[in-house]
Amino acid sequence: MSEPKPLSANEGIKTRSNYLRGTIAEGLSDLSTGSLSEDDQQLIKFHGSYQQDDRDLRPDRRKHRLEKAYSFMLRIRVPGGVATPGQWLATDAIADTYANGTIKLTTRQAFQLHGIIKSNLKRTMKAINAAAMDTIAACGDVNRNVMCNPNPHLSSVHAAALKTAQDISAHLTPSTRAYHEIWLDGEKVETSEKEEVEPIYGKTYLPRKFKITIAIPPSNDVDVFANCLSFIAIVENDELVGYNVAVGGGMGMTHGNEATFPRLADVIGYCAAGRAVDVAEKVLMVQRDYGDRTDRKHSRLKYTVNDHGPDWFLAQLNKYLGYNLEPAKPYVFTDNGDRFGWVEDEVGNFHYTLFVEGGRVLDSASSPMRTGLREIAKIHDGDFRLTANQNLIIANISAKKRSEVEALLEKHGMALSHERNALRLSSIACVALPTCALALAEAERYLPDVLTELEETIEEAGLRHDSITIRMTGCPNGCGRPFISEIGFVGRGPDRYNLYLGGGHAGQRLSKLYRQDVASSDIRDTLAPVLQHYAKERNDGEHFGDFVIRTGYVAATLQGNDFHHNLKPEAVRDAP
Ligand code: SRM
Ligand code: SF4
Repeated sequence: MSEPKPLSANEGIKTRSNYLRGTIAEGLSDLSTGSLSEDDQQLIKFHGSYQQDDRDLRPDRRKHRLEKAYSFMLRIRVPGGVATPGQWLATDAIADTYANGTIKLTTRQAFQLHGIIKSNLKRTMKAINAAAMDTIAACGDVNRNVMCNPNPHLSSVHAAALKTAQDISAHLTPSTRAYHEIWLDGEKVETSEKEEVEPIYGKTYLPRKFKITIAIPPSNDVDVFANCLSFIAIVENDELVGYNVAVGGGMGMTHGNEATFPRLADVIGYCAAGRAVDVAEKVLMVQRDYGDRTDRKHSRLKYTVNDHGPDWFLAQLNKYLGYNLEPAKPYVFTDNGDRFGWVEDEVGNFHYTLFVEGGRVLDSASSPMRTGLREIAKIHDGDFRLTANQNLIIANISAKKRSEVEALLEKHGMALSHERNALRLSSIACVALPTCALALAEAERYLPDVLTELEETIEEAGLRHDSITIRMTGCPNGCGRPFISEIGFVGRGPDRYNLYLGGGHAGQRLSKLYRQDVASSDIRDTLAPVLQHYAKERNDGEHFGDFVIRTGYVAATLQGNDFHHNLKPEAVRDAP
């Protein structure tokens, strides 16, 4: 019999950590370095933070024999993406006081702050807590920020889905007191082996990160098929009666390693709305017990489902639940984008969806967006909704406040944000350089230039109003979900990208590699002819992702196992 494979190093770190404490508290008070110990760098993720360094400054620091310019990223959880004006103002103030003066709206409806130095980390955590927000479990091998379709004009159905998202989020938040002890000076609680500190997770938490989302068809703006677990709302007579349950989606892969691949979630059944929290808990527990803890490149739920099959997973889940999921109900998704501009809801409130390029809220010469949003937050009587496409809905504006909000949008150069061309409005870029340690190429700082280069082609081809999803990430981890967009650029190295085409317009199909190692200087010439061909020869209502498959640019990728295959030259055509 072969020896069992050893557990990955992170399993030991979690086991020894005393429920996520490690030596973080001691490390914070060591001011001889801006860094934490290696084990604590892993543990601090569970507290919502990553140690990073400014990669732009590396050569200079090296030259002067200085330690890297270490700082920390903090991810603030925003369950369902809903934040109050007070929370917006607090985040905005913290960005100035402790971080780099910008707020990043993430692809999972959270806030990220970058550039916080170690000596300010605890103060920042306290300020976040004072605004009734937290960062616990925003990262790490636990359930992350729970996403939910943020369209408030769907009113009662949306409110019910949001409540489910918030309930799941609260239920799956780790119970350890470590977060309160370390960051909020909470009283120290002695733990013993016998104590059930983490009744859901146990001492070693999950094999890997875990992601949940809720969508309300026909909008798939939270990309359900890219998540470990998704709930697809089923509405009957204007009431949310239950959810289809989908498991096993994910994006991350490694260039050159075919054992890693993006995967679409499988819809395995249906549950009544009141059972969603229980289903979420039990799906998480199946993954806790069966996920691969030996190899972190094979430890996501998508591989558990892929290896054993969706039927096996459903059988396990039913066992854990003590009842069976019902058969899935019909549903249709039409797209995974945001709806921009103004909309009025059935109770007479207004909502404005603002395009935030790359999700980065900052003041620039053309648009002092951060100042403008601060001024709006001061007078806003509704809330803010972060979208999974990195945009922002100024939501639930009362009729009497609309003109004031409009004037502030106008004054700060934001009023026409929704009139950019539809390709730009349908774009996502991950953070990448300079903060992301894993970036192989630029993304957030570069995609806007690519879109500018393509503007002329888009205008000339008459595609200004055609929404085509385009996403760029600095590496194949897929934080901007590029493998389910119609056009995806994935960093290979400095100034080089793999170009993927053919993802489903509603996020229902994976994309396929079209060109490898495209130099940034060749991007426009590679893509423009395909866009022009689409403009000329598309069928009525045909989406770009479907067109490139019908006309033979790439083969359709219906599931992760096909992602690296079917790349034969004859399957890949050039533009005419
Ligand atoms: Fe991500 C790691 C940023 C959404 C897949 N992601 C990272 C790190 C923390 C880099 C690191 O490990 O050192 C990045 C921090 C960059 C920085 O400087 O801020 C990072 N991920 C982001 C964000 C901020 C991208 C953005 O521009 O919005 C998103 C934060 C979401 C949030 O609020 O929680 C973000 N990451 C995603 C998504 C999209 C999603 O969840 O819908 C994915 C793909 C879905 C999935 O999980 O499969 C994603 N991130 C990854 C992976 C690959 C995981 C895998 O299974 O292989 C990594 C690397 C890892 O975990 O080893 C990663
Ligand atoms: Fe960093 Fe890669 Fe994620 Fe982009 S996709 S933020 S480069 S880990």
